[in-house]
Amino acid sequence: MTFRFVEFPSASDELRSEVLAGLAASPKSIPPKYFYDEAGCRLFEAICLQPEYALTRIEQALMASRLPEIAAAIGTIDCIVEPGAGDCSKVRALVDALHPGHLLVLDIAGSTLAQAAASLAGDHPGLQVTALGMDFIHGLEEAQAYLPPGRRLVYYPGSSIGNFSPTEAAALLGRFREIAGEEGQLLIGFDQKKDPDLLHRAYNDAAGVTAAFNLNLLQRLNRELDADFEPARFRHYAFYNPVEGRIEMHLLSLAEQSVGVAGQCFHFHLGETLLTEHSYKFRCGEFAAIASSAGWHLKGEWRQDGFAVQLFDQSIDAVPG
Ligand code: AVI
Repeated sequence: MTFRFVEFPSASDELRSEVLAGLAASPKSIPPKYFYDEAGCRLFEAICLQPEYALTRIEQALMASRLPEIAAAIGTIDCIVEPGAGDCSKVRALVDALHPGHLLVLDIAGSTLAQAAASLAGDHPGLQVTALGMDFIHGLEEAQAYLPPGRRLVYYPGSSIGNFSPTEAAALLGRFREIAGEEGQLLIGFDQKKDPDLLHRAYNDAAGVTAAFNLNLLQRLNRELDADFEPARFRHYAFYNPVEGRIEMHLLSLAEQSVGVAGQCFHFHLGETLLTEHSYKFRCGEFAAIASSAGWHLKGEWRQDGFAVQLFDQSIDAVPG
């Protein structure tokens, strides 16, 4: 087996500076990528098993039933690149269907990624696996040095693109084009707009796992930034905003309170919220237009039960005449 793991430094400096900046802003916010410490990764896996959060199961079912068609549409490739690969569970089936020579996986949660990528490499002799422990949102350019030549497919499943605003998503998809290269393709999964009640339940599961995932962020800051949040004085608060087409996830302060974080003091008013995540939902045409503004050309689309997977390449439409 060929496996290498490279951990990029700077993650803890970025956590400190981004959290302090987010808490000083009005309204207060913290980027959702900071959910994923070890406990957060475990809680996210548990969310995906909740009956109300069907997104992951539907995507898995779609990929399982339509994989032969999807693989035929993609054709021969040399490398799969998966930003935000997490436990690498989604890319396995694609590796088995497409038989690339290389797999490059990236994730801010370096230790979860390293273990999962090593195990995937162990199961696929002959596949060269490179795992980069990095914040790909800021450090994608650094991944260029690890890209093998040839036809590359960027795979971005799980509706992770929904955690970016449409403007940010277009910018990220543009950077995926640079990673994919001229002959590159993009296979991306996203949650579609649907009945707000279904969405509301998906982010407010009865077992309280999503609430625990949201509140774990405060425990992480207590551990890693010497903060003194009392999680019991905050409430998980998630709702669908139909005007913006997104779930908004907040931590709502249940009291007037001051909290110390990395030596600085922040005041929360009673009822004030700390925004922790946006999760945008898209109509298919809406998403294709965002990708097209980043230079991608829609090549295929598969839908199931409110979830969609789109395949893009960079071919330029023939100029008429
Ligand atoms: C990772 N991301 C696509 C999930 C979502 O649905 O936005 C994260 C999540 N947050 C709460 N539940 C799941």
